[in-house]
Amino acid sequence: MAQTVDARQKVLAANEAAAQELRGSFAAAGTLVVNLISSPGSGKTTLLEASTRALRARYRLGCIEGDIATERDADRLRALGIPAHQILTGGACHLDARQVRGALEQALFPGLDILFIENVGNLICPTSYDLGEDFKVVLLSVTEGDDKPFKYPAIFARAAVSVITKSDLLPYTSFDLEAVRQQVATLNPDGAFLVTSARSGAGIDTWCRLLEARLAAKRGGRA
Ligand SMILES: Nc1nc2c(ncn2[C@@H]2O[C@H](COP(=O)(O)OP(=O)(O)O)[C@@H](O)[C@H]2O)c(=O)[nH]1
Ligand SMILES: [Mg+2]
Repeated sequence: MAQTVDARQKVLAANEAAAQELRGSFAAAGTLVVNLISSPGSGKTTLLEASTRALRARYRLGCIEGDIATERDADRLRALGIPAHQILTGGACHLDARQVRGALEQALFPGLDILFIENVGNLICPTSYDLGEDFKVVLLSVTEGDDKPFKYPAIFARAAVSVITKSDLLPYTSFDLEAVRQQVATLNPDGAFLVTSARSGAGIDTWCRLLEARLAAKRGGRA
């Protein structure tokens, strides 16, 4: 058991070193980096599609996609005219910083304003791996149940932004939005809490304004 803990600490320490290198190069480039985490099917790629449509005329966007198999998500973003690179983890349940560094070496992402990283779908493993991002975003769709923040507290505590997705489906579920808001506020009093629907467009403006404000803040108000 002690050996297992030791090995995990070594892996995380190596990851942290690579993440800090990435953070330095993203800072030098003035690129805002957003690490999106959720269960499979919560709507990460769909939110990125909506964000791309809203922001692509004014900002240089790019995307790194993490999945166990297939290029489907990268293809969805490429279809909207932005560069996207798919990392296939071949079974691993999260992305790590060295994979992101490898993707940046291969992919052509010149002078991006915003780099989105869509992590492998689950609420557990990606939580511990720093990818050099500015902040993590956790998504929770209204069809997943309103008990999830307290069941997966680490990611809701760590993500700077919690995004409720598929709000257009609220009338058809028993999802208690206020209960979720309370759980997230308890776990993460300083975090932002957004309610969105990529289907109806609700909350997408607020999400895009948040990204723009964080980019401007990163660039010291010069963006
Ligand atoms: N009704 C509704 N469906 C959505 C919304 N966003 C995504 N979906 C659907 O949810 C499914 C999974 O979405 P996807 O973006 O691929 O999820 P991901 O696995 O987290 O990337 C797809 O069938 C989407 O069309 C939404 O705002 N409303
Ligand atoms: Mg996806």
